[in-house]
Amino acid sequence: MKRTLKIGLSARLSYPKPGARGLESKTLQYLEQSVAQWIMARDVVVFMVPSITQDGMLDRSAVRLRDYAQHLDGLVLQGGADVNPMAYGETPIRPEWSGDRIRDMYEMELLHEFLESRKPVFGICRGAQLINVAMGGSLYQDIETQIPGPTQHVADAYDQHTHSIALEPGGTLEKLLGSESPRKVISIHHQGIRTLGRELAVEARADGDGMIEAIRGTGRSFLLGLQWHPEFRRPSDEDVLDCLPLLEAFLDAARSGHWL
Ligand SMILES: [Mn+2]
Repeated sequence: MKRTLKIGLSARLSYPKPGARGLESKTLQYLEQSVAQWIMARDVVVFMVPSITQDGMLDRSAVRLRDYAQHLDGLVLQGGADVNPMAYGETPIRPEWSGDRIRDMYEMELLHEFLESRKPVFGICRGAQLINVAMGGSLYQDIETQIPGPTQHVADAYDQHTHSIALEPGGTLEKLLGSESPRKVISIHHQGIRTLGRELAVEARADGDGMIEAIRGTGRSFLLGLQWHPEFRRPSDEDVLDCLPLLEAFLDAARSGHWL
């Protein structure tokens, strides 16, 4: 019988709201349920990995994020806040584009530990951007003002906003998804990959403006980042790309320790 895989999911962070009482006066670490449900479409158990803070009320034990990488079989970096431009050597053009530096540091460490342990990593939206920045790449702080183009990556429709992509001919995604599958994806992001990080290859680009929409690590362990949200696809969305084959490839890599 196949071993049940244990997949770690990075936390989203929400900070105390000024003047709030109760739960909103606290720092929250949480997940958005559709991403957990998407991973659980296969036989895995999902664990959210809380960040380890220095300023918690309890004394820290000796447990580090490295221990999570040892105990878990793979990591999914979920979407959310912007990456702070300081992470790629820029200052925020506008204060509201400062992102979440605390989450950046937490997820960078988590990513580093999983890569060191040669465990597979799957990044979604912000997760793809974080992988790129961790590997030395940069982002557009705001696509709409920095490279206004024909493709909409931001829209009020949020989890129903789609645009088309083109998979790199002969690339890994094309191999896994086939060249005939639908090309619409649910892609909603105001930052985007500008320069590609080290040891990364482009796997997909947006139709229209050519924005990088998927990246893959060229090293030996599984490292994949999608600028879109595979977990927002509903079963009735037949014209939207079904990325379950990518989840299966990720889980296969987690199971076998090998990747392609
Ligand atoms: Mn997009």
